[in-house]
Amino acid sequence: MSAGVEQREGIVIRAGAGHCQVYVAPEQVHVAPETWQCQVRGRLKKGPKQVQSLVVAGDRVRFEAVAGQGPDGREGIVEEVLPRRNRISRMAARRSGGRIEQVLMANLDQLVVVQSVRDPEPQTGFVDRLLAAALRFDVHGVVIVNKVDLCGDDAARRRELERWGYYRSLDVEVVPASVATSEGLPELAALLAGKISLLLGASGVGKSSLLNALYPELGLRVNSVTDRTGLGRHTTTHTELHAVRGGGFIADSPGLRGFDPWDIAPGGIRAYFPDLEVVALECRFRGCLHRDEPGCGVKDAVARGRVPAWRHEAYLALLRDLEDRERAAGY
Ligand SMILES: Nc1nc2c(ncn2[C@@H]2O[C@H](COP(=O)(O)OP(=O)(O)O)[C@@H](O)[C@H]2O)c(=O)[nH]1
Ligand SMILES: [Mg+2]
Ligand SMILES: [Zn+2]
Repeated sequence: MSAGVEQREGIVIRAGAGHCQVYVAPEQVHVAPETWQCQVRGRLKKGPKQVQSLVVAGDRVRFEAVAGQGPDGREGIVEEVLPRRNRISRMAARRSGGRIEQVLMANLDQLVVVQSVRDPEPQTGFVDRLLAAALRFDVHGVVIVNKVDLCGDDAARRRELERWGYYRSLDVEVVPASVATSEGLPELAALLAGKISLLLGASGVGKSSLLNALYPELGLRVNSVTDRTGLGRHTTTHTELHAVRGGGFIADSPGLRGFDPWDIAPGGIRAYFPDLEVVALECRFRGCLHRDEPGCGVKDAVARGRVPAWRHEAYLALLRDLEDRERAAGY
């Protein structure tokens, strides 16, 4: 740092390879916040971190202003990425080879997992593995069950909500919602107020629609059904943070297909399924993976209806995927 150059601090709202957009909160009310376009200082790229996770949405950074070319001249160079309080990370795409961490976002207050009751149909185990990752990274989890207007009759709705309500036993808030009827929107607004949240979920579950309903000024692009099935769809490709009324930040994310949590060994998944851990006290073997082992307390609990079979299946699917990853990485 050269003497006399003023350093500013802000929060990264959008990041690409080697550059980012930084939001600087005003020091006084009635003053508009500023957005700065920043390059990342070359020497920061030499560290052990992969370039794609060097600076991510949610990071707090220090930067220096440089003489800008842009219309408002707000350009800078990031000198320092401040230590992350937490993060949500997964393993990068398999084709990238080896094991590479992909940080989706840093410094969050909560991970909001969005699922729809149908259209698209819930993917077995998807919410479960995201909640396992939230536990792993010390991030509070929330589940939104969207499109409850599509449930059908009251009996179907009750069944549906009872299934999703299971997550409440894991200290996770579950909010049934519908953009079509506005159900659950006040609860969601209250959960998001003043917090830094990341919305994750498959494409088409209604993430952008929910945010638009709460904060119309965001004007997020909503996928039409044809967009989703056709080629050439235009969806967000990066996690992008939006500063919203009430002081919080919300990140809408591109639709997630798969999610293999970063830094959980297959044998360690158990710890992030706390409901299975409780009944695992009955397992005959200490290191039981609740698969084919005799005397397994988890399988027993499933057979007696104490734990839903889908939770066990979600655990097994994650175990399988993480073992495949290890094998592919040559461990
Ligand atoms: N019936 C119904 N449709 C919804 C609801 N929320 C979103 N949609 C529709 O679902 C589609 C995908 O929504 P979008 O917000 O783009 O999903 P995203 O990919 O998760 O951001 C759009 O056609 C929305 O109009 C809802 O609560 N009920
Ligand atoms: Mg969207
Ligand atoms: Zn077991």
